[in-house]
Amino acid sequence: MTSPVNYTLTENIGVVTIDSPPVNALSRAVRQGLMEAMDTAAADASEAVLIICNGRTFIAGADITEFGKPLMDPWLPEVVDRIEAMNKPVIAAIHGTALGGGFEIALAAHYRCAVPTGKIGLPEVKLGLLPGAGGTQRTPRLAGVDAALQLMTSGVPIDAAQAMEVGLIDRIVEGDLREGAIKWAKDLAATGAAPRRTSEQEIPPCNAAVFSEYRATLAQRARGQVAPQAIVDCVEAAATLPFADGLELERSKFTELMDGEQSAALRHFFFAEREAAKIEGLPKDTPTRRVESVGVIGGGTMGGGIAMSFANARIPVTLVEISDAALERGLSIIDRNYAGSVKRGKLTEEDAAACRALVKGSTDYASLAEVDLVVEAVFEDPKLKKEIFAKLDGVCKQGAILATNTSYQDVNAIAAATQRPEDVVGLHFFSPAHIMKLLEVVRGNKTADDVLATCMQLAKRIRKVPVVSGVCYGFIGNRMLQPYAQQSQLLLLEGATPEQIDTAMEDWGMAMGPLRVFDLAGLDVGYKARQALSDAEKGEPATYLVPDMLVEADRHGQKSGSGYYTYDEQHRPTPCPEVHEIIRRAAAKLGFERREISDEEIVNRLIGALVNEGRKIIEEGIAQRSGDIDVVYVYGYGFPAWRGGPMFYGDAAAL
Ligand code: T1G
Repeated sequence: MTSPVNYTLTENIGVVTIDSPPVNALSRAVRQGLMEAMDTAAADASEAVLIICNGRTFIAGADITEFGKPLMDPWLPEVVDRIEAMNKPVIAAIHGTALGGGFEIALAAHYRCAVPTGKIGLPEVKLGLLPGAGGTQRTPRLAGVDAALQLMTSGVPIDAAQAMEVGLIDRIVEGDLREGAIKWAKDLAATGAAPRRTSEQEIPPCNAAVFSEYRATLAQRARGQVAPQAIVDCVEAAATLPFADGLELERSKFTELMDGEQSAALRHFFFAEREAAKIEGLPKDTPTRRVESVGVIGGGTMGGGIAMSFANARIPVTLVEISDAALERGLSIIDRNYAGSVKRGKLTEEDAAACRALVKGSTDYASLAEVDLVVEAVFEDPKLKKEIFAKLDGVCKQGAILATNTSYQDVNAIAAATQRPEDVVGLHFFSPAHIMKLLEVVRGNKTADDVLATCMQLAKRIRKVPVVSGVCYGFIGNRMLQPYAQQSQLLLLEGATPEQIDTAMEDWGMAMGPLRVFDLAGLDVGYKARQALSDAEKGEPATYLVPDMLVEADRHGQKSGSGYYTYDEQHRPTPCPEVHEIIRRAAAKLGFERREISDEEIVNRLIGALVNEGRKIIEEGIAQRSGDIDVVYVYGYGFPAWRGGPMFYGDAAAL
């Protein structure tokens, strides 16, 4: 088996080239190859050593497929120490994303350069870990405590220019990296540059209060997560202890995290997200259709957000509404959203203007004759949707993909309204559609393979996370939301208050408790839908009596200033005695005996409701795998990734 690490003596520079697709991860073979290359370079006439990678990126980290398996030598810290100990200058040349252990290899080198598009990062915290090969000790010595804490607790990479600014790289190489790096190595050797070991450098002075301040911030921003706090401990050690002692603390904290539940959950989630993008049984090379222009029907909140999702990926959009007035309203929603993105610093003025210019309005379906994809985003009226698809069938060119953004309706019935059901698919975006990353790709019985493959590829292009769902009421996410909502209603009637339920779930890790979610969505939406149903169709009164009574008391949710809570101008919720009274009246009317309910019971019943429905969804083949459901709930419903997703958690907690 040839080593993925190649060594050549080029112009008296020992060039170590790593070639281990797809991302040059630090597999055992790569670690062994690096150790052998250092031995060779130490013994030959090379004046300096260069570490560089072939393929798409510099080393993107430890090989996470090895995690959870017996550790095999050489360990990564040994490789890092071996590189740093070299008696001749070692230079790391970075392109792509030098992440995690990959950047720790670069930190072990004595000098670092990168191409302008290169990025460096320490994303271990996203796997519930911390940089475990000296990163917590070397980074602050080069960049200072503040920059080191930001880099490691956020896990967000920075670009070459930012890295240079804080001292994490020394030079940006324009043009060919290998050529430029070899030239720099020769210059360093010629000027007698010595090995510059980071571990021997003093840490820049810092304000000792920064650690307690950071801990307090993380207690809010990363509530319940252990890795961020461990990172602060290690950086504090770097600032207060000798290097060797700090390294020892890093090693023990890393091992603790690696063996912990949160890292297991986050590593599961890392692979689940990538697995979800693959469709069982669909050949990887399934052809895809060109999508260079899109039509969106309906300029409401969803239609506007969907139009932006495509425009932000530089795909021209035609937004169709039924009248000039409705179109004007739709376009003004988009203008407001772009202004908001610029205000929040998410987009520059220029980028926002360029994207906005790609959205054209029309009240004429004929304007959709040549688009490659249409997304229907009108309100949830099955009859209207079928009429629209019949019209599209007559207007759109052959091969155009016809998608519906419906949250619940039967995609097969919508497809049957056309002569081309194989071109029909569901693309279920989540509100706000230009921000939420989840995209449920709903596969109709007749949806063609190439249409599916095109949608999965397009999702990545518009920076969404796609999950395939079969056709059922509510697909994956909204279907699981039903029993979750029903349990929350039963808990209210049995004795819990809205604030107790929401606080219990938010302390457990949910981004937002169920009652606050329903206030945000609007209680009047469900109320209106129920008015069209018979009592039998409505289901158990216990599942809707309280929201009905709230709406009838003019408490429509956050948008009306009150729902389960009363809201101030900043939408901050306050518990409300009137609501407690309404709940008590509903419980009495339905004959519920009220009692004290523990937070533990609240969590178990609500999460249990999600898990049970998720298991049915898998049994019915609506979801391809349980990890897909985890991806849906983390990206679409604020489930904490550090608990792995409902299905991972349910199995681990034996729910
Ligand atoms: N190990 C093994 N495989 C990896 C990998 C890794 N670190 N990173 C990616 N892959 C695989 C991935 O599963 C997929 O495989 C393919 O590469 C393309 O990935 C001691 C302990 C690098 C930004 O957390 O962020 O170092 O599905 O689809 O969108 O301190 O992958 O094709 O078979 O994501 O272009 C720290 C994780 C590890 C980086 C590329 N490093 N990776 O994104 O492609 S912990 C990370 C990423 C660590 C040390 C600690 C991204 C990417 P397949 P992809 P992409």
